[in-house]
Order: sequence, then C-alpha cells, then structure tokens
Amino acid sequence: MIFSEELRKKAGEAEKIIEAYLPEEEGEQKTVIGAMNYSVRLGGKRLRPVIMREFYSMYGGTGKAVEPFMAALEMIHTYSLVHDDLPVMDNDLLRRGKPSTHAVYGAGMATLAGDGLLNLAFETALTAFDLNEDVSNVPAALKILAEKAGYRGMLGGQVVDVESEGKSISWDTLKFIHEKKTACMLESAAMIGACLAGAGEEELKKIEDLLRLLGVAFQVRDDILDVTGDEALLGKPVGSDEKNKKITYVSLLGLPGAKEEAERMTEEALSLAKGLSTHSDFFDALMRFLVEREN
Ligand code: GRG
Repeated sequence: MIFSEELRKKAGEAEKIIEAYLPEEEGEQKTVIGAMNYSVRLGGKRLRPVIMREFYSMYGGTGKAVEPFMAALEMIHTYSLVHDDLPVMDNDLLRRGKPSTHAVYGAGMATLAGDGLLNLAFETALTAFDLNEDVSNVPAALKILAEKAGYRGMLGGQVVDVESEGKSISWDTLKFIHEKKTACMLESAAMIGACLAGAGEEELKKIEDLLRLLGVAFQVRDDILDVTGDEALLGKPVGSDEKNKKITYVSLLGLPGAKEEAERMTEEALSLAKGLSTHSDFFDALMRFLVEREN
C-alpha cells in the first residue's frame, strides 16, 4: 500500500459523498447557501470522514448509513473553521489557500453560513433513518455527533482557547483546549464509524482514548506548522498563534521539545491501537501521517 495514494483515493471518495449532500443554491436565501457551499468546497484533507469510514469498515460495516454521517461531520468541521476565521475570532483572510468565507461574503453572512452548516449537519445525519437497512445504531451515533461538537466538546475547547488569549495558562488548561477543540472531532469520527458498525461500549471507550491522544498530537503538529510550515502548502499565513498571543506546545517546550512530544504521543497511540479488537494498516499509516503532515 502506498499511503499517500490510498489517502488521496479515500479523500476523493469522501469528497463525492459530501458533495452529494450539499444543497441547491436557490430561493430567497440563496446567498447563505452559496456561502455554505463555498466553505465546504474550499477543500481540505477530509480526514474526519476518511477516519469515520475506515472505522466503519474495520468494525465490519457494509451499509450506507455512514455516508450521511461523513458529510455531517465535515459540515460541522467546516462551520468551526468558518467561525474560527471570523474577525471576532482569529481574523484570518485565507483558508486552504483561498479567501476565507468572511473575506468573500462578509462577516455577517459567514456567521450565518456557519450556523446554516451546523443545522444542515443534523438534517443530513438524520437522513440515515430513511435508508433501507438496519438503523438501530443511528440514535447512538447522533448522540456522539451532537456531544462531541458542543459545549462538552469542540465548542468547549474553543471557549477556553478564546478566554486564554494573551494569558499565561497551565499545562492542564492547554491539554483541555487541545483535547476538546481538536481531539473531540477526531474521536467523533472514529467512534461514529465504529458505533454504526455495531461496536460495543467498551470498544468505543478504547477508540475514544486512542483518538484523544492522536488528536492532541495532531494539534501539536498544527502548533509546529504554525511556526515552521510552508505557507503555500498550508494555504494560510504562519505565525497566527504568536499574533494572537496563544500559548502552545511550541511556546512552552520549544520546537524540538514539541516535536519529541508529538512523536511520543504517536508511539503511545500506535501501542494503544494494538489493544483494539480489529486493525487497519491504512489507519496505522494515518496515525503517523497526522504528526508528520506538512499541511
Ligand atoms: C461558535 C463563534 C463560534 C465559533 C466556534 C468551535 C470553533 C468555532 C472553532 C474550533 C475549531 C478549530 C479551529 C479547531 C482546531 C482544529 C484544527 C487543527 C483544525 C484544522 O483541521 P484540518 O487540518 O483542516 O483537518 P482541513 O483544512 O484539512 O479540513
């Protein structure tokens, strides 16, 4: 298996599935639909839907119920980026190498587009009930989708991140921010995939622990790229953490220390993955990619 080719193929498949759930740009409200579609079509690595589908397959899933959930999770991820780029948050004009949503549509419309995507995500996931297959695991998957994105999850992490700007924060606070803001959406991806395929509570807990660790490592890599990254590859300016006076693993440990920590967490994650009841060579390679990526 050549990992980069396999990832490109799986991301391309995810892209088609997401596209199929995007709304037509029509009606009086078509400007906001345009802004929603623009944001999703900006691209991105599509890691969360790829991880979700991988876990669905790893746990024996063969149906279609995972597809609306893949699209839904990417919609929530996209809403979070649209809002994160707003002038009241990070005020970033570039996302994935293109003008961010508020740079094109204005801050008001970008706020509404983010809200629209969050609602559309749940509308989309709910269409799983319309499928002609066993949907008994869909309610549990919906619960994961809702909780991991909300105040106990990603949103909660963003709250503490915003409140911490310009302040000196403890390791525990930094860990809380990374675990909630970043890891929760990766946990959601893997847990929903496995849950839809019928994995039990105990297994879901192991998956949650594994993805939490990987999610923090992913965010540490993000902090490193914000200092050392290539702007052309990243598709956004570097140095935004310093500009926004954010404490990161890099500011606390220095670059070599942050790199070592990301490596250590990945090794620990690889070892935790051995405790799962199933295995995927692709996911093993993906775990390494998360901390070696250049964008
Ligand atoms: C409610 C106003 C309001 C805002 C909410 C929750 C939130 C905004 C923002 C948090 C989202 C955030 C920026 C998380 C950081 C996680 C992260 C590293 C995202 C980038 O993920 P990639 O690299 O992105 O997978 P691509 O572009 O590849 O999809």
